[in-house]
This record gives sequence, C-alpha cells and structure tokens, in this order.
Amino acid sequence: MNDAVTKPETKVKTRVRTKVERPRLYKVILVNDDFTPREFVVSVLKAEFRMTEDEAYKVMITAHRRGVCVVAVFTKDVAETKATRATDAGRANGYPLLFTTEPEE
Ligand code: TYC
Repeated sequence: MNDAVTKPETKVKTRVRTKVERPRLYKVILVNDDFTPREFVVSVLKAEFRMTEDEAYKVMITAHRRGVCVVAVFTKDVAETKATRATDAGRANGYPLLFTTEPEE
C-alpha cells in the first residue's frame, strides 16, 4: 500500500476575478410648463422625492426660471418609476406637469 512511487498531483486552480461596477445613474428632470400651479409642483416634489418644503421650492423655481431642473439621481428603475409616478400625479389633476429621465455621463 505504501507505494514508493507516488502520482504527481495535478492541481487546477481557477481564479475568479469578480468585476464590480457601479450601476449607471439616471437624472430625474423637472420640466417647466405654463399651467401647473407652483404649489402643486412643490407638493409633488415633497411627496414623490421626499423633499422638504424649502428643497422642493428651490427645485420648482429653478425649473420655472430656467426651463428644467435636475431633481435627483437614482438607478434606472427607480428614476423611471419616480418620474412616471410624479408625471401621473399631474395628469390625474389635469396638469401637463412633466418629469423625464436621462443617464448621467
Ligand atoms: N411655470 C408654472 C407657473 O408659473 C410653475 C411650474 C414650475 C410648473 C415648474 C412646472 O416644472 C414646473 N404656474
């Protein structure tokens, strides 16, 4: 049993290199219009994006003055869901309020 000649061992090593990449982030953008009341925009920003009154007012007034304002950045799914829900909140009240998404560079 105790052989003088032993088999050479064959060892196969597989090195697993785990590549971790951050998910691409998407901006939610608030678009100005001439019809949605300011207070309504502020209320949607507070409800959907968990903003304070002051934060929401600043975002609303920036979109009002400049045409658009970045609200926040999220992963793709979250950005699209929030933009859709916020846009739908306007539509449900008869307003053309619009939130869009676009990838960050
Ligand atoms: N411009 C609107 C008004 O004067 C208010 C408003 C601001 C609407 C921002 C949309 O994204 C918006 N009533």
